[in-house]
Amino acid sequence: MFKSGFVTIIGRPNVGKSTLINTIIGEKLSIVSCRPQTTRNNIHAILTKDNYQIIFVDTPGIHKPRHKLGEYMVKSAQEAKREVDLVMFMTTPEEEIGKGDEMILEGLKNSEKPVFLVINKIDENNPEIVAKALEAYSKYMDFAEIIPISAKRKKNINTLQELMAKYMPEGPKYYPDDMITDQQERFVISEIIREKSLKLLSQEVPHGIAVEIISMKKNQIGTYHIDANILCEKDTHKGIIIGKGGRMLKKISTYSRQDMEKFLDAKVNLKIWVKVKKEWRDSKFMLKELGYRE
Ligand SMILES: Nc1nc2c(ncn2[C@@H]2O[C@H](COP(=O)(O)OP(=O)(O)OP(=O)(O)O)[C@@H](O)[C@H]2O)c(=O)[nH]1
Ligand SMILES: [Mg+2]
Repeated sequence: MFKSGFVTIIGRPNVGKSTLINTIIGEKLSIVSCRPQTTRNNIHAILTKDNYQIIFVDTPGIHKPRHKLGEYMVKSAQEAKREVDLVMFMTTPEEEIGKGDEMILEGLKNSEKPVFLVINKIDENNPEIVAKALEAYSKYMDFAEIIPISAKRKKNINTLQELMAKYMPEGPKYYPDDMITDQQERFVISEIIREKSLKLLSQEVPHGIAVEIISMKKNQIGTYHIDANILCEKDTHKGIIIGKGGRMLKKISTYSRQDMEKFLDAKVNLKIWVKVKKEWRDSKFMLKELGYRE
């Protein structure tokens, strides 16, 4: 019997949802950074084994939105819950349940779908705190399964995978064996630039960044020519992104190109410009333009 289904990961920002997806798939599909609110869209990743296929939906961290982009992000995450066969609620070891988690759990309490409790980052927390967290959270509601893991250090990932497979219904192979995402190439390319920006830039700049792919063409010998804009919210931010003598932009560009070449398996010629679009995160029009649409 072949099993298949959809699984989503829901949780606060920065708990490691995207890291887990990448660990399971074995490739960097969903961008990861040490900053909260990294993921902005629901990202699909496909895992195919001999006897099952799971389609994962990585979601933006649930938080109190402060602009329209935030509202879009939280809505995306909330919607994912409804369309799946299994929900993984991810958190980190805390002795007490915080306000953010309480709000998310409230929305999961009466879920018709099974909900797993996944406690991540056990590698950087002592076992006592992990045990306390397991106790506190499992008291809060009835979870179908409870699994402490480390997405980064790959601890308990196989166990988690086997448990997920157990809960999948009988179903077809939705996607071919070698397909790991249904994300458009352009989207992945723009996310690579956003990830490098998040990594390299400091302070408040990265949160106000969006990436727009202006053109993407492949020439006869297979080289990609990619033109992109980095949008930011202030002139001062533009200066920081470009850096002294253009050094920061060069760095972002070089690291992005390296990842793109790996992803596209081809040579890439990349040009990036920086543009200021004031308050784009609150502009319905701009959000739509940038693909943050319902
Ligand atoms: N020590 C440790 N760090 C981890 C682990 N998993 C993820 N991280 C780190 O936690 C940070 C956030 O990881 P992400 O995967 O981007 O978190 P996320 O939940 O997707 O965050 P948002 O997209 O902002 O909601 C990164 O710096 C990761 O390297 C883990 O198992 N152990
Ligand atoms: Mg994420």
